[in-house]
Amino acid sequence: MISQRLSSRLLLIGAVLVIAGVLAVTVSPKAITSAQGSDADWQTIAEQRGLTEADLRAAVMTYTPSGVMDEYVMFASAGQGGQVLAIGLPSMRLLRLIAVFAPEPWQGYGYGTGNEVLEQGFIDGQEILWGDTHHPALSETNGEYDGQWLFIGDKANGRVAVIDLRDFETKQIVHNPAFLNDHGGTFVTPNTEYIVEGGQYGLPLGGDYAPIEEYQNAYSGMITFWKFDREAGRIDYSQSFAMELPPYWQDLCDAGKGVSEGWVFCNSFNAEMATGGIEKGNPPFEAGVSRGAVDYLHIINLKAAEAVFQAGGAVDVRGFSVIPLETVIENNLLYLAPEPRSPHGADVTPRGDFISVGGKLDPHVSVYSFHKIQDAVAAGPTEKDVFGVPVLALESVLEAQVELGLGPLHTVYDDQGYAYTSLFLDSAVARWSIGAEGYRPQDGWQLISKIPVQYNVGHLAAAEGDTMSPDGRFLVALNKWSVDRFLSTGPLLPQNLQLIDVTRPGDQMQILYDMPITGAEPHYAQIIKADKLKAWEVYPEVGWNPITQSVDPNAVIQGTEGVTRDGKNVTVRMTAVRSHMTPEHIEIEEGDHVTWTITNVERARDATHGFAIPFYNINLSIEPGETITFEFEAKRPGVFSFYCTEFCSALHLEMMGYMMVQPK
Ligand code: CUK
Ligand code: CUA
Repeated sequence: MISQRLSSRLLLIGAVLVIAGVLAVTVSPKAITSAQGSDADWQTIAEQRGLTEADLRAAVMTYTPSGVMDEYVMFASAGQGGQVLAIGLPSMRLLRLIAVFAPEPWQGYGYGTGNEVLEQGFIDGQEILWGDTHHPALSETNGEYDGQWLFIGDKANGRVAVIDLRDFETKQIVHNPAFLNDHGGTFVTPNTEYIVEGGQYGLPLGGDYAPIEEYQNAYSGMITFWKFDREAGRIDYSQSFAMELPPYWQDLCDAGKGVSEGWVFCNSFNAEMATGGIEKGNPPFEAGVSRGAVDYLHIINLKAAEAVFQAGGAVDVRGFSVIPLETVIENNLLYLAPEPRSPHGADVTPRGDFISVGGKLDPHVSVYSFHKIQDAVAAGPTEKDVFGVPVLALESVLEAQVELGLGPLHTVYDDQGYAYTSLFLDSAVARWSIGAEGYRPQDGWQLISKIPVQYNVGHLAAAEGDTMSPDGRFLVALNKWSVDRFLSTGPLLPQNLQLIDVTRPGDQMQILYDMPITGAEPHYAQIIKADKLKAWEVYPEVGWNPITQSVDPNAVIQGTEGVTRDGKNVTVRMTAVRSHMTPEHIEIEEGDHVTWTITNVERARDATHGFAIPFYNINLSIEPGETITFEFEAKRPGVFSFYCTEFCSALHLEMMGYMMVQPK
């Protein structure tokens, strides 16, 4: 009962800190004057610009001369923009935007290419043309990033996308029809057998209707295990399954590795099963959800769940295989362990032996030992939650609690035995030592140092950070607010990604670079060694279809271009090469159904042609070797000048033609 009072006080303190934090960061902008005098040497310029020694160190740590490649590529989510960003490190140069859940004109995605991929993501026939991307996951082999695939979830609609890193394009979108949101995804198992997609807000199964008053009995939580078929480069829907969970709000998940391979861990934050409704006199969500003293770490035996699924233990929910909660409990697929109230993040250490959970409203990070979890499971848990799920006693599974500061969220790891936790309310990153064998037993479990970041940091990303052998060296703080860091762009400001040098031990972390992200909020990112990526320079053969990753039987060969008619169906077969499209005159009639294929027959690197038809909403990017087919109804008569949208050559402006639609 003491904890009840303490809880409300902590909440109050939390609220005050949130407000204070916001006020404290309003500092007047400072500008650096540019260097005077064209013949000044670098020391003089540095002096004139007022750069300190630390500034110069940061500059030489990050400056990457023209033509020199970055060492790492960071794949960052772009939040509610529904995209992924590829960013080079340490230069923090933006390399590529990857369209995933939302149409994107530069890539032609949704404007003639990629339409079928976007359509896979429609739910019950409803067009959904955006997504809220949170956690990208690189494919792994033996617990190391292998540079082949990237996965990302859409929190809003509960979908997962597959991106092929040979061409950095989205190939597939899947949706578990048993649930309508997600959050704890995507994360992969150490050999990418499964892509894990944890749910978030409790819902009736199948997204059906049930009164909120029946929350405890009629609502569920969910975790989906998408089976990845590497050969096909696709998620295998029929071999994928989900597990029904109690309607606690499962939050962040991570896959076990090393000693914990075959297990999955998710923190959660509504063990209270609060249902909100402040307008009906109920506690509002943010109070109701934080009322109790503890939430639950979910410890899931994926190997055993897979066996239950394969033995027919799942039921069909809207065409998807779901293991019901009773079966989950009967087969001991799920254990719970108490977590300090309203935690955030569940991050498995490189060897898979510990799981760090951030306190959010508690200044500690709590570290759970997988060995202790195994012992507690073997000993047989004595407690159960209201659904009958076994609860492991906190003392029996907790290895350490390290006090870090205010608002600990997410933790990443380096190669020196340090862990780094983002402190949302402190706007800082805490470095702490993992006091266990194989990490830093000499230091014990303790806070080493903190570095301020600007501002309100969410996730951190570490170089090769989610592998079994992180690189250390660089850390990126993905901050929610930038406030005074950049020139003002009006009331909507960019987020700020800050590159942090973690090469030096102890308290010598340094901010090296601020990168404004325009687009949307990058929740999480993964950083891979650039030499692991083996992206194609051009498509392997002329006539390539990037969806099937093979030569399209419909590809247009030079010399065979033309327009043919079969009743109202018109087929256009076209090639594109610097600096013309063949044919140049397309004569059709109002009411025709047009199927149009274009092959870019170029073999030169970067010789991409665009293709746009006014009015008809067609806008393509046809990369060297690529074949694209699109269709439309010629409903408006007139003359339409189609043209190449990429300035591909000196005669690019001439790379055009006329589509003439005769009225009926
Ligand atoms: S969440 Cu955004 S800061 Cu979706 Cu991983 Cu924690
Ligand atoms: Cu092709 Cu411009």
